[in-house]
Amino acid sequence: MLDRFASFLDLHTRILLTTHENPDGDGVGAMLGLARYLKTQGKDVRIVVYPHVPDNLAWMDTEAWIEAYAPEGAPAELAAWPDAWIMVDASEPKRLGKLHAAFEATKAVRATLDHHIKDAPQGYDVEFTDATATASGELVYDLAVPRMGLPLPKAMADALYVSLVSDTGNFRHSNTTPKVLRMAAQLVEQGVEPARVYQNLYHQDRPERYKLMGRALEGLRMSAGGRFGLLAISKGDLEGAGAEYDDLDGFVDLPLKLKGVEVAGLMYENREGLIKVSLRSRERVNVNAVCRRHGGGGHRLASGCKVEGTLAQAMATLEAEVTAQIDLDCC
Ligand SMILES: [Mn+2]
Repeated sequence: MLDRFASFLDLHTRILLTTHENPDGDGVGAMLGLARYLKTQGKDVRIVVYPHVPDNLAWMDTEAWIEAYAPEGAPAELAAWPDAWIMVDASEPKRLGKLHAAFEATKAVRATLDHHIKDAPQGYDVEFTDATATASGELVYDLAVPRMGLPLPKAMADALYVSLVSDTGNFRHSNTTPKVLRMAAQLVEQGVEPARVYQNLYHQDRPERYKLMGRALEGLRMSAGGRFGLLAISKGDLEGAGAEYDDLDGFVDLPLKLKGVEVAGLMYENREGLIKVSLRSRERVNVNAVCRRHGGGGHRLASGCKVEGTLAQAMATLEAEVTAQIDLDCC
């Protein structure tokens, strides 16, 4: 697959990299790593995100390559620029958020580099997917190391390390393979400082985040006989705490620490007035099956989707569906 991807990249000169809306550490890390590789190949590269890179990831963009997308006037310019547009760490064009319109309009070849489970390819031209990879950054690593040699530039090593850390939850999740740990070891040998990366990523909280967390935990809902723990956050909760959407990062993992919980969930009213749902499974329950019913996706143990209606309606629906899935997979 990566030989095919390398040949694809060779054929193009102006390459645009984007990732899903509300970029995460894997998406940003993989794009920065891939951009570095492409620049060594003499390519023109742009990275565009929507709405912006979260504060705790901004340090990775050492050369200010990443542009925040302003949908108000830029779609035509952006659509016209590339001859190849690669969605990184995203399997569905609609996950691009406001970048979707430009993606639809472009005459560029539209490709995806990803590790998410997906149905038959839809909405793009070429697919480079490996659902066995732990992170999109792993694919970039496997592409770049044989072709660039070691050592990788420090900023690139940091970016790929962040990819691995982000998608394994700091090497805690079941996708922490021997290969991931070997890659991490090699990146550390090349100068990545795990403690510094950890501090940069996770010791950047704002007090507003804890105010919001307090509200969320106060409202913790247990169902399915204590096997499903759900946090629900309204716009009023966000405003009352003075918090931003970025402050919600990692909330979904909190109920998963409860003894006996098989599935943890987070839901909140998003910017568009839809209910955004994130689900995490301890080990046995396939939460991807639940999210796909609502047009979402992800992995077996970590998935997301958006549903219409009120927060109360969405809670009732999800509690029923997750309970059924737990009964199906666990007992
Ligand atoms: Mn990923």
